[in-house]
Amino acid sequence: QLPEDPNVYKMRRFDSEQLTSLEVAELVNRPLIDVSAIKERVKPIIEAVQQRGDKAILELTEKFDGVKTETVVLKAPFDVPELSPSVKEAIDAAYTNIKTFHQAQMSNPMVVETLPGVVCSRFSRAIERVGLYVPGGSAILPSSALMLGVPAQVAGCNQIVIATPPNKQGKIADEVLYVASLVEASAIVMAGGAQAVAALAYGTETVPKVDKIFGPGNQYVTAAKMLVQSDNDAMVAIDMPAGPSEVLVIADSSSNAKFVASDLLSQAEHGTDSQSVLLTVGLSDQQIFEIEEQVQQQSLKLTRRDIVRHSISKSYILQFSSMDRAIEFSNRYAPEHLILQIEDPESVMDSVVNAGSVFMGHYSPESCGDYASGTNHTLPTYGYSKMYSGVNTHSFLKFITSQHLTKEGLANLSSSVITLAEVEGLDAHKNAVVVRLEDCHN
Ligand code: HSO
Ligand code: ZN
Repeated sequence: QLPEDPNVYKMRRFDSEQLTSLEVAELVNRPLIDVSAIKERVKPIIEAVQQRGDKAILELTEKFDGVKTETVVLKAPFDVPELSPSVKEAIDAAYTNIKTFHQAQMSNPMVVETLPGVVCSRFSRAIERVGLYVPGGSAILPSSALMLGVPAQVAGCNQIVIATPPNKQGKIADEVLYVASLVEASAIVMAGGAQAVAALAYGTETVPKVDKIFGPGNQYVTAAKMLVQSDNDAMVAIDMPAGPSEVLVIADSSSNAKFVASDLLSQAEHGTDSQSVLLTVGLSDQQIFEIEEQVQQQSLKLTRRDIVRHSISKSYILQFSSMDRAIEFSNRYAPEHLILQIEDPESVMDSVVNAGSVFMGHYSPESCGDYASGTNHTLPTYGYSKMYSGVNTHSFLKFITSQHLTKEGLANLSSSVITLAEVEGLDAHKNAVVVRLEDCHN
């Protein structure tokens, strides 16, 4: 599929009106991931950490990350080296915006009197111990530490544990250390992959066990999260299933070819399995050609062009003549990121049903949401935006309900409860009401 000429960066192109429904369905489908094979490879890693704790982590870090370290955990306060002023300012600005947006998501306790004397409430409590997986690999990602750490801090989690693989020098990136101190993390686990997930799920001699694990990662990390989530011994929740990152751009004739191409490429540079989809609405061949030209020209200048060449060749342009049809396709695809480079994005928002996060208009590139505008970049991929939300402040909270009935309230509710208890044949349930009513009458 990859063009032979290494300097060719080309997306496939289709006209929706020429495709059969089967062909359209194929475009909606993501590349298949053989989860069970990956789970089999991950299981022994998880078992090793469960059985041999820190020692296993050190061995696995040497094996998979190629670095020998002596300690597994750094404890707060961290030794944060001085960052260059511009980097520090950028992180501080992003931190402030993300914090503002996530603080606004905190909801007030809710108190409702459903019947006179029957008061029902709902209030939130932070999940006490959370583990945040910050991927290493081909790029350092302090932004992921921010996107997970800030809502955890805002929600009020007691113990924030970050896990991230050490670099070749056996160190944690300065920027990640800085973010860890900003969000008041209590520990950093210097490990990546399935071993890091296992450490967070079960705890080791030095790694504190957590109640919920968050964060993106490769297939091994995802498989490990799924495995520990279904293990009663771990008693741990996860944020969401994760797949390769993706963007779907909708462009109409008001769009700018340069802008469109730049967004497709910022997704494509994430990894060879990233997917960029472009839906054009009412664009002429010439206009589409201009976008293709821009993809080609801009790609050549990218440092990660080798990655881009792979992901772009798997990506596609799909032409539509109506906006409604394009939105319908987008909803079926359920993209992680939806970018509306169209004249009037406001007018289609009501029809957007499935998307992780929406970028509206010509001046809202995904990069802004990836780093600093305030919204979270940990979003459901692989079609999971049909039923999952991206990470948000509520992901770090649980809601407790309560009720307080007065004597009068109990009397008002009694006949419903008694009758339903009779229907279910649960006498003790009925009695719990009856003994109280009798007591009131005496
Ligand atoms: N677009 C990525 C997030 C990211 N981008 C991190 C840059 N750094 C997944 O939503
Ligand atoms: Zn990104």
